[in-house]
Amino acid sequence: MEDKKILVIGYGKAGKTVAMSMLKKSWQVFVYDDFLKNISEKDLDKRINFIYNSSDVISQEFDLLVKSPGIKPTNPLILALKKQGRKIISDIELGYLFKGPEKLIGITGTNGKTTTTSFIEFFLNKNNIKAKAVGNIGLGAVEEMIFTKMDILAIECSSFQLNDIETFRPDIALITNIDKDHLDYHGSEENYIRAKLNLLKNLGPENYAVLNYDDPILKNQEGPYKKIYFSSKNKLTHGFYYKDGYIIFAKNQVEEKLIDCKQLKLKGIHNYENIMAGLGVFYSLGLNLKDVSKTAYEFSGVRHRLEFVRNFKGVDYYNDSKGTNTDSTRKALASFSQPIIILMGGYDKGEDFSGLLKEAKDKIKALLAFGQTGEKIYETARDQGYQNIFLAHDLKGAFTRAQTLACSNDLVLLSPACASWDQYKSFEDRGDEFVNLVNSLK
Ligand code: UMA
Repeated sequence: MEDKKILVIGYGKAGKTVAMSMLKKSWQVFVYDDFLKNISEKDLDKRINFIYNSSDVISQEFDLLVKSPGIKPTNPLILALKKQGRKIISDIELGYLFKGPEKLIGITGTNGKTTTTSFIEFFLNKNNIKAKAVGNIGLGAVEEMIFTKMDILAIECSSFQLNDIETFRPDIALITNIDKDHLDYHGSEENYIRAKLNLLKNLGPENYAVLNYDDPILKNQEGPYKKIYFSSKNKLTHGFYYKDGYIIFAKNQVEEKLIDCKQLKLKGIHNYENIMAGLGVFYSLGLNLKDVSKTAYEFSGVRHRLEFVRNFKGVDYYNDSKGTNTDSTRKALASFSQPIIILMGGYDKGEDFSGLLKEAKDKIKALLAFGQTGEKIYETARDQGYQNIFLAHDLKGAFTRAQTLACSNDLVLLSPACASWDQYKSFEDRGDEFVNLVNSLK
């Protein structure tokens, strides 16, 4: 393989894993990144050929070209390569081309995919099945896909990654829901939906698709695969559904109450949907669902996802920094009944906030808008007749203002409805700052 050449475009988390894995496979590895000059010398592995000029990429031949998920399809280099007729794949497609014997569970959806992926990993490990969560959840997928010692990989797949797959076929595909997101990246809602549905496109009769019955797009998907549905709104005759505080499994006219939701640490209907989505996967794996509740009751969720930080002077503080679109913020708001002081704003993906703000008006006691979308959110709220709205430059400013408004029994919630990239490297950095601000209250 020494003469085989791979080009890795983008040298972040995903790109580094691709580069290291292909070095292990004795390929010649070339890396291009628009910001290579900013990457510190110690991170530049000597075995890699770094290319600093995009014109040097265009003039060379490669056997495979892999794009990091965050690089937009409209990036000038990507457009130039496509114009030359080159095939560009995503990291999960590459991992699939070289994958080992492990089973793959592919998980996507606009919301809930991280919680569901974590729940699947947690449950399988608790039940002595070697499993690991990788992918969009924060751990480049490729190394594990090629060299893993796991029995199962739960791969959280973003629309960015699914946009550039060709043969990637998980044994079980799970889609939690499809709502509008990442319009700036995909260019249109249709393109975004198509990317998400790519997860199903290669499934065969031996594969399962676990789908949300309440989502009109997902309910109507047809293919050669076996389907298992979950629903929080409809009683199903075959599948998992939520009713009156319980998760119920129905099959062959027999119904079984599997989980008493009051005993779950995760709160909110959207979280019960995430649990049901996980159950759909365990069913597809042929696992016995009898004792499933025991493990589900132990699962306490994911950092930055409706994470309870602290109660200070009677005020609850929650960090939902991973709420990066209006739908996840809508779900966060629906999880609480206390008066909410919400901190919203961040990178502008072109989303429209009017629907969310209209629905949430009764729940929101005060709104603190910040970041690149701050003004847009502020003006949308003002047009909707909100009284308590404030504009801050950044999270710290919004948080300081929130302190002057919060009274006992209120809830201060960071659920930005926006990505973090205007002021932070990641939603984790943003969430960490919020947690530090909360913990420094004296
Ligand atoms: N870069 C360029 N040109 C550009 C943009 C970026 O050269 O136009 C370079 C940057 O200089 C940087 C690298 O590309 O060196 C970054 O690549 P990336 O943006 O793909 O980020 P990674 O660090 O590789 O992280 C990616 C995912 N990031 C995105 O999809 C934006 C991470 O998902 C994922 O956890 C990681 O791979 C491991 O698989 C994060 C995310 O925000 C959590 N995902 C979006 C979401 O959940 O909404 C989809």
